[in-house]
Amino acid sequence: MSKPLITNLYSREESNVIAFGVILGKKAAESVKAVRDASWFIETFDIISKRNLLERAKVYDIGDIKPTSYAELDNVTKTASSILLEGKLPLMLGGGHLATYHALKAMPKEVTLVVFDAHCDLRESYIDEKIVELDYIGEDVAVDKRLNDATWLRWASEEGMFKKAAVLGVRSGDEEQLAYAKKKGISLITSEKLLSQKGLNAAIRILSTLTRGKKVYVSLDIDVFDPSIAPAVDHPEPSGIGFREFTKLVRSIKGKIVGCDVVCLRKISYDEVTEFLAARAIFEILSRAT
Ligand SMILES: [Mn+2]
Repeated sequence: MSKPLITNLYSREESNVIAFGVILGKKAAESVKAVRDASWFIETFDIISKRNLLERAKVYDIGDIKPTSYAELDNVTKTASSILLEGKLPLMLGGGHLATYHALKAMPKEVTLVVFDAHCDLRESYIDEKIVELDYIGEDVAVDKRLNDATWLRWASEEGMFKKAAVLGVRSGDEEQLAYAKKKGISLITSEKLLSQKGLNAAIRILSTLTRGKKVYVSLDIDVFDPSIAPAVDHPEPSGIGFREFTKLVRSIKGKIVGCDVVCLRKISYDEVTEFLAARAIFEILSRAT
């Protein structure tokens, strides 16, 4: 690890947030590094709300987990569990969204899941060439058709890994996934809705109610943002939300955030807009979580 996430001023003992990367996918190492590097160049003071977003967040970065087999993804669960045991907040940097499934395994079963994502990720099984690249572990490891980036939320649901869930900013899915979400009571709130003031206000109310008094896990897939402001993602989808909608939604989360992640950034060499956005989004989540 070259630079840790955010100027690391705290020891593990002093910290209340422990960050770690999960190197899952062909470009994951450079993508996670890009977010860490960008985090050094962003003002932590928010001039709009006139407060330091990292006022209470004491971050310690333990570096990366580099699984070389599917079995080793268990290290994600173990790492998140040990951070929780220390009474601290795990903050995971991905890598593919499959890592979230493994982090979620460490969370209390009654957790409420808040996912920002352009995609439903509720398929029962699915694989395409991109997922093969994104969930790439090694030459000799075939990518799992059942449990991967496109299906992780389905299996987290099937395995009872959360009590309630909302996916915000969604704009890609099919009838089968919509029916599944309805059956399971998973709220899908489209980006179309969030882009109108009325729809955003309604979503803020839904999110506040859903999370009040609850333990909350927040997962941010960077592709929730419009590709014009976040081009370096695995699967760009048109008509995404802006940063303004995101901050309003994060700030409306009630309850206690017990875990969080920022995933699915895929570094492109000529662009650094996306990693700056991702780092700033992490500051927003931490300001709400600590
Ligand atoms: Mn996605």
